Amino acid sequence: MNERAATFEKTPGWLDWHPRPSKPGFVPPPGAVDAHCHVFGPGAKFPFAPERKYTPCDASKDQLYALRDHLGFSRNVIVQATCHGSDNRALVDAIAHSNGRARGVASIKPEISDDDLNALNAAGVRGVRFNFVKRLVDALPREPLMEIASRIRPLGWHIVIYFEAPELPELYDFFTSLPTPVVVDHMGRPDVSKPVHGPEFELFIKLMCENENFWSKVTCPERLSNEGPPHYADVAPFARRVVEEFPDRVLWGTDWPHPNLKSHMPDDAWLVDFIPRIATTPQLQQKLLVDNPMRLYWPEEHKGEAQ
Ligand code: 0GY
Repeated sequence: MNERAATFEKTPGWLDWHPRPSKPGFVPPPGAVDAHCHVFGPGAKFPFAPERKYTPCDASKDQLYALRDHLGFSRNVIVQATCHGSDNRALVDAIAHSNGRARGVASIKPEISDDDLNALNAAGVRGVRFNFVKRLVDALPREPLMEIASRIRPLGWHIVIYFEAPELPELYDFFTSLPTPVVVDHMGRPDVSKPVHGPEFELFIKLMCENENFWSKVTCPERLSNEGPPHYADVAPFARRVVEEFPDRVLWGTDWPHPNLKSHMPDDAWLVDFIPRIATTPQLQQKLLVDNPMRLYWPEEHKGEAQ
């Protein structure tokens, strides 16, 4: 790259990732996958996108893989963050240096060429992300998203959707018209001060119930909780319900390096120790952390579920 090294100033108040997370008490099963995490830059090598809504701290692939090993995980699914726009170079570079232990979810534009799409596939990308969170991206028209959906479908990719619970009624029909597997980030960001069997979360449960192509990440207690760390007790009933009702369609991830947190930065061990509170048996933990993400991201290695 012959661009001049860019320097980036973090968004004021930006919380950096925890420098020395402790060792979790929970030991993940062999082969566990952190299925939602990001890399940020480093900005000097992989500049942040001009259209971004925030400028993060750097969070490199080496730092991500050190965390993976420290927490007892084997693999990562790296999700393109909005601060990199549709420039997937940092993501592709991270996958390329993972020894086959990372796959990716990219952001693309409908005008991407077949060659570039095939190159992302060869690099280990297995999905695209559609982001509907208004503070993160400008509103996305539906037609180009549908066009992307039909371009990626022949590759066997899926679509990751990110939205907040109040937006679901309006987006519901569009989501159910998507022609691929669909993975919902962070359970559709429920308001956990509302009842777990109340109308807002029931709509999300209905989406999952009536559409077998839908999966959910039971992620981000640190983002959703009002009670806060280290137990995030108010989020647990929501995540536990999703794990128990849809044990074969749930994924878990750290969300490292935790973009846009305002209240606190978690010790990542707290997030790992949240797992046995939402997946309460070894069988559920095996599905959540190994079988499900392997089926979606490494199907060629997936040997079928241990029952
Ligand atoms: C997340 C959440 C957030 C940010 C992004 O792409 C992003 O910028 O994903 C957020 O601010 O809620 O999934 O990590």
